[in-house]
Amino acid sequence: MSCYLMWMLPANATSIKPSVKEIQVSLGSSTSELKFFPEKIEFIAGQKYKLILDNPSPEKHYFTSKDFADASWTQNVQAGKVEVKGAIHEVELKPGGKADWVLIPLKSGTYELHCSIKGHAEAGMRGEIVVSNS
Ligand SMILES: [Cu+2]
Repeated sequence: MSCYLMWMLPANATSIKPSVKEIQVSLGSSTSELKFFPEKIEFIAGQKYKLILDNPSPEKHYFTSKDFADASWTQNVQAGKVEVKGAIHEVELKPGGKADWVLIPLKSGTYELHCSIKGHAEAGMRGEIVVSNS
């Protein structure tokens, strides 16, 4: 019975997206620019992603996008030997730090992204996350 059902699924069924797409975002730069690279991050709802965050700058930064986090399912965040599960609203990255955030955006929309360190968003450390349906 189960084999029969599998045969019935079209090869291009849009609900089946087993592969994990990787997106790399840098928080700041080695020359201390207060920006996200890239500033606009695009996702497709229902697709699983590994959001690879790194901080090449000499100071601490945050990847903060509460509304995007609320509209997504987080599998985990991995940083070094630490794995964090459950609701994630922001990720702190120390100088030279890296973190992998595995998630599935669930709701389409445009979400603001910023660094929550005092003065950084005002100086330009803002971005936009766009989740579309296809
Ligand atoms: Cu910052």
